[in-house]
Amino acid sequence: MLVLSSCGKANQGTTTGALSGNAASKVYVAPGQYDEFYAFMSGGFSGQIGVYGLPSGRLLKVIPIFSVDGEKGYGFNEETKPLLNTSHGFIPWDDAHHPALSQTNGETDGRWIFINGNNTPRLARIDLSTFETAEILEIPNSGGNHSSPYLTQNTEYVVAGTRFSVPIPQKDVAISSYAENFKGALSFVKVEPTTGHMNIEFQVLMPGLNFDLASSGKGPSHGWTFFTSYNSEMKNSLLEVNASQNDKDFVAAVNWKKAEEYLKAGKAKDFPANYMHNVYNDETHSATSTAMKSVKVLIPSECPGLVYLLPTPKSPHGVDVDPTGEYIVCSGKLSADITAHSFPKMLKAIEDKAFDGDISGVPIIKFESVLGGTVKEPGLGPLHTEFDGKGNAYTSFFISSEIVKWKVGTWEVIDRQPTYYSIGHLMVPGGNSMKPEGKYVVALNKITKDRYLPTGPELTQSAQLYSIDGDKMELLLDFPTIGEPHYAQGISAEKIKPKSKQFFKLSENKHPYVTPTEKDAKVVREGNNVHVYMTMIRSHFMPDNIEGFKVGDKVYFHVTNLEQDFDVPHGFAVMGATNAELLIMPGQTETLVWEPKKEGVFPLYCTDFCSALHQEMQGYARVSPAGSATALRWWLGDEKPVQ
Ligand code: RUQ
Ligand code: CUA
Repeated sequence: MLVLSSCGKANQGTTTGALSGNAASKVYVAPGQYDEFYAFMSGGFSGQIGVYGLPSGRLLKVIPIFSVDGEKGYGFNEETKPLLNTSHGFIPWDDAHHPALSQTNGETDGRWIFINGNNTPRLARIDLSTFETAEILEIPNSGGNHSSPYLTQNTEYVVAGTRFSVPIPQKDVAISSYAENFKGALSFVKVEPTTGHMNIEFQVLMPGLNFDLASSGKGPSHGWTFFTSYNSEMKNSLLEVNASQNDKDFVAAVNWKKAEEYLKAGKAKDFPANYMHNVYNDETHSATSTAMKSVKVLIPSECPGLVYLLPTPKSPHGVDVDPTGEYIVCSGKLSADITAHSFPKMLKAIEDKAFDGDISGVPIIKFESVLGGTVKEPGLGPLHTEFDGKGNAYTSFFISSEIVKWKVGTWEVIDRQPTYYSIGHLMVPGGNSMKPEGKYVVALNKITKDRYLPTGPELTQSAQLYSIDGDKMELLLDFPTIGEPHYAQGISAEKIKPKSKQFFKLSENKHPYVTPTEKDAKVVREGNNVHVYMTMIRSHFMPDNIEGFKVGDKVYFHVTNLEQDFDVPHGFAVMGATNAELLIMPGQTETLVWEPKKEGVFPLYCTDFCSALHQEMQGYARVSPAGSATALRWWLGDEKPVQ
């Protein structure tokens, strides 16, 4: 008590608060014990997801998605490079905001997690048996894939709404022609139920708003997806002023079941579009890229009943449907109140045609006809809301830097707790599903300041864990995260742990360059390309000595890890390679390309400490001058060199 309360000046008050409830014991996970929850935190501008255990806050893995990762060779080895292909070329970076766990019957099922790439619009799917990126789909006709993925209750669709409206199709026009030329596409990406493969089923071509966030209906509202938008002023400069003029902006409510009817009826138009679809295959251990050429587009003015606009005060950010599916909670950043729309009232208003005009043929529903309730003056700068499954909602407030707990239906504020500092998103495990596991809420904060030891100008990102078991929230833990965490997802460990893959079966390895046994190891020259079929097992490579490479060659090391046991990856690195190591899981094959620039004899070695003789897991590659007569030879041990 004495030691802890004496640390830090600025946070003294809060530290005492955390201590008072014996917080430490509530987050203590004893050595060798497991956490109760997995938490998947977006890595923001790192393009990754950080996987943490809760309640301990321990970092378990960083999953590279829209990034390269030298630790794992992701984006550096030949097998994963295609995942990062786009119509703009190879893009090994993006800004990843909102992870979304797959759901079945409105409940998280632990199969996949999806996340958006914001900058060069993309959607990724991560397989939760391997915790690796399995698929990346580029989204055409989009300019900033922010309102995404926000999937439907059986993962029928992941959605991708554009943040920036852009000319569709893209063309060279004056920016001042915004009002006439710029449009906002809302994409519905179908997910194949067994493989998870994604495919753009249709896009809805909306007027030039900025679509910010989304939430799909559940239970009674299943079949609808709600997108917040700002900039109903449709301005294109100094938005901080110009897009804050109107008292209300809009939530776009899209009836995707209706859209399916229009698709069937042939109402969609084929728009030319260039985008990449990249899929990783666990049998070939390789990704492939396919160039896609068109999308189906629905035009709201030609499809009555497809989409409605719900007036929403004022510059709304997050939109979150409560677990009953009845309320659509909107956080107007500049509004004094939290506005909840009522789904049943919305249906009634549509039936009664309680409209207030339209924008480009999209009817605007009268505000009073759709309003379900307001939380009066709960705080400043509301951003996002999560639910606990006990009828309570938790809203993050950026400006007043707090989480406010309130009751859905009575709209009364029950509790508030400060966050350190300026919370963005917040997350309750399952808190966006029909079955929240409402034990904790995690605050994902934007500003760190004095919460950790300083590390130069750049500080770690800051998350905080609160218990929401009781009536009052209780701060339990601060823990650092990577990148800038936006949204996060949490799930009971038991929904993932039993399905976690331990190794890949060698007998099922269909990599075109697999070397299934040491006897199959070989080196093959095809002109300037040299293919090395290499194996690795504790604690040697086969072959470990190779001669006959020449300056100007392109050498492909196709390395197969022959181990068939849990937790025995091997690494592979060669001196002077301009990419990264390979980190190869048991039963897997990966390829490192090496273009030796100078003659000499260069070491290669295993980078992952794999056995007592890990350090001996090494070899040499001899490089001769271009055009020299050095023969291609390779061997292991005292064996006669193979030729
Ligand atoms: S958005 S706060 Cu992508 Cu709220 Cu991050
Ligand atoms: Cu293999 Cu170290």
